[in-house]
Amino acid sequence: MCRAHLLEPAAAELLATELRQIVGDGNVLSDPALTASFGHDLTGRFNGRPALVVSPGDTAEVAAVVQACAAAQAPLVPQGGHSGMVGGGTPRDGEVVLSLRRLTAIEPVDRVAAQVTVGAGVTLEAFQRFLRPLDLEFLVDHGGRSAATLGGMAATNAGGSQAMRHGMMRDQVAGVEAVLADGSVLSRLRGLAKDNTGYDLTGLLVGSEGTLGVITRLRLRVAPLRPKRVTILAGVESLDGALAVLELLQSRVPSVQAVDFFEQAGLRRVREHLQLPAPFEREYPTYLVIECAGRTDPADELDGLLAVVADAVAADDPEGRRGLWRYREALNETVTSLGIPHKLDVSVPVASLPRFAREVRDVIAAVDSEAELIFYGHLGDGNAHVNVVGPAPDDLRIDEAVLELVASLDGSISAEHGVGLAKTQWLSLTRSAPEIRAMREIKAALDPRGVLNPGRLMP
Ligand code: 2HG
Ligand code: ZN
Repeated sequence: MCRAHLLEPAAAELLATELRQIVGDGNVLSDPALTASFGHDLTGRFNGRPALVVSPGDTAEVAAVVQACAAAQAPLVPQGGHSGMVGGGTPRDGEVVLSLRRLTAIEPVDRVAAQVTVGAGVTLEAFQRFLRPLDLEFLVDHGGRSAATLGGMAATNAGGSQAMRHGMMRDQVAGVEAVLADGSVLSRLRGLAKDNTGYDLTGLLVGSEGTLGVITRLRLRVAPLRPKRVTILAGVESLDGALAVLELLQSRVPSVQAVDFFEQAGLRRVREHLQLPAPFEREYPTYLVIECAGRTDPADELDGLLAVVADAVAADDPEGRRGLWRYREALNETVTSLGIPHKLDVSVPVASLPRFAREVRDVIAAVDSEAELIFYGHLGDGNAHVNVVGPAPDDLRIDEAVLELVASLDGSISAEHGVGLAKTQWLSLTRSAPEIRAMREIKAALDPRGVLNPGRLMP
């Protein structure tokens, strides 16, 4: 069987002509000066020169584009806000980028079902802005909200800080519409709360990283806005101490929805990068950002918390809360400002996080004693973001050692960013041979020619 392969310039020109007939002249880019930004990712690690960038305006156009690319055996890379961290949406040289950013429709809210149908290209921030005046909210949130699209977040099953309470994207997607590799459209947007008729195709497409279909529209759950919010930045003496705080919050504070952590080394870098003041008079080894949200003021539930943390500041106004989150959410951009990082988004059982934090230092130092570790993440999910700066980007010894440690602690080599191009070679560390075989068979059944996001997710 013929499989997708990189396009020669002449074939790319022919395909471009065909695609222009589908989406209009201005929506197919081939000039490298215009396509470049679609090829460089935020981390600086993944760079490709796409043959073409095509931006359809609706599902029918996406279907026609997929069909044309399949006929030309052109590898197609679906791309949303291009804010991913594992190269899943970044083209390699000669691949075709299918940008979903023009799919920005938001349909009227179905109030009785508490669901909304949105286009894949709506950004998380635009969706949040749409919902707020309606007294509603979406329960997945993360620092990349201004760029990340809802379609991309579904394709990668994004998590974020509130996942400990509300789950990841898969929990908030009631249905999807997607174009399959043969150009057919699979549509499950009815939003039936109960529909027990076989395989969960929505759940399969969510988190499939563009390898099984191109998500064009989504049916999302929404919840009543909880307008009363308190954010607390706390200093604690260790990650073990942080777990004691988490245990208290989990057992006594129903309104808690996020417990993130970072360390003094990361705080120092963020403060240097953004010229921010120190949050406390003294330094702490570990910091927590705790967020509670409710219809009524969650402050009463937090009585007793201050007794178990060494130091804390709280804010309940939007600007004050944003200011406290800034110390945590700016870590990502701060790390990137230091060089091309090794970014390892991993999870371990929550109770094993302190042990992982200790051992990961040794593992990294054994490979490169000069490497700088910036360690942070989502405590409530056992999700650590191991960021390492110093070692050359193509020196993967640190990545390998960290991921092997994760596997030895019964963790996952990807918690919330996905596998993309970055981690395919290590998938078997935390997915069994029968699991990988089943995934391969699903991929072969749905995309026999390997047109959709080839080389991502599976080795
Ligand atoms: C976060 O939690 C994002 O800030 C990015 O998932 C994580 O910078 C990272 O590695
Ligand atoms: Zn994260």
